Amino acid sequence: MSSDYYFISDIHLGFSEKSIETEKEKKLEKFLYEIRGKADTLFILGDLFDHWFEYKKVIPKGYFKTFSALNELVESGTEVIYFIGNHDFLHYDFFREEIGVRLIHDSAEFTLGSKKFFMAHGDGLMANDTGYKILKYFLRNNITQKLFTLIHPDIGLWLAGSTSKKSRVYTTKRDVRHNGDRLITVAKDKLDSGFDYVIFGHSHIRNNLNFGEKYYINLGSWITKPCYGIFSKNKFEIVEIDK
Ligand SMILES: [Mn+2]
Repeated sequence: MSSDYYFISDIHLGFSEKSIETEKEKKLEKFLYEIRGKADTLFILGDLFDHWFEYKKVIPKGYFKTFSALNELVESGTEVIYFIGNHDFLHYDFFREEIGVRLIHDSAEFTLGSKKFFMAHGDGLMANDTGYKILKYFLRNNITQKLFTLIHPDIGLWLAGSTSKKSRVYTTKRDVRHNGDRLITVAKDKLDSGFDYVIFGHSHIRNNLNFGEKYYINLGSWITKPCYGIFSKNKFEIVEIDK
C-alpha cells in the first residue's frame, strides 16, 4: 500500500434534488474506487451526509453505493477515518460495525510523513459561538439522542432534514456577516502551537493558505465544487474532481 493520504469533506449527500444527488454520488463512488490501492488512509472531514439519523436497528435509505464503495475501500486495506460533522452527527454503530470505518466525534492529531496534522470538522471551535456550542451539547447529549430514537424513523428523518436546512441557512448568514472563513483564526492558533497542517471542513470556503512552512487547508464543499486533498511525499495538494 502506498503512503499517500486522501481527504474529502462536506459532500452533503442528500442535499439537492434527486438528479443532482445521483450525479454527486456517482462522482464520490468513482473517487472511492480510484483511490483503491493508492490510499493509505482516507480522511472524511465531516458532513458526508446532509443529515444522518441512525437508529439502533435502522439506517437512512438511499446511499447504498456509497456504503458499498467505502466498504470495498476498507476491504482493500485503506483505513477510513470519518470525523462526524454538525449535519451528520447521529451515528450509532453502522459505519464501524458494517463498513469498518473509524468514527471520530471531535478533533484528532496525526503524524503523516514527517508532518504534524490537526484535524476536525470545525463546528463549535470558533470564538463567539456560545449559542451553537450549547445547541451542539444538547444535540449530542445521550438523553436527547435516546429521546429522538422514540420518534418513528420516517418522521425522525424528516425532522433531521428540515433542521439541517435551517442550520445551513444560519451558518451561511453568519459567515456572510463575518465576511469569510472564521476558522482561519482557529487554524493559526493551532499552527502556532506546533502543528504543520490544520485541516477543517464546515465553513464551505475552500482554502489552501500557507504561513511560512505551515498550512491551513479547507476543502470547501461538494455542493458547489467537488474536490479532494492528497498528501503525498510531504506535500499537500487540492485536486478538482470535475476536471
Ligand atoms: Mn457542511
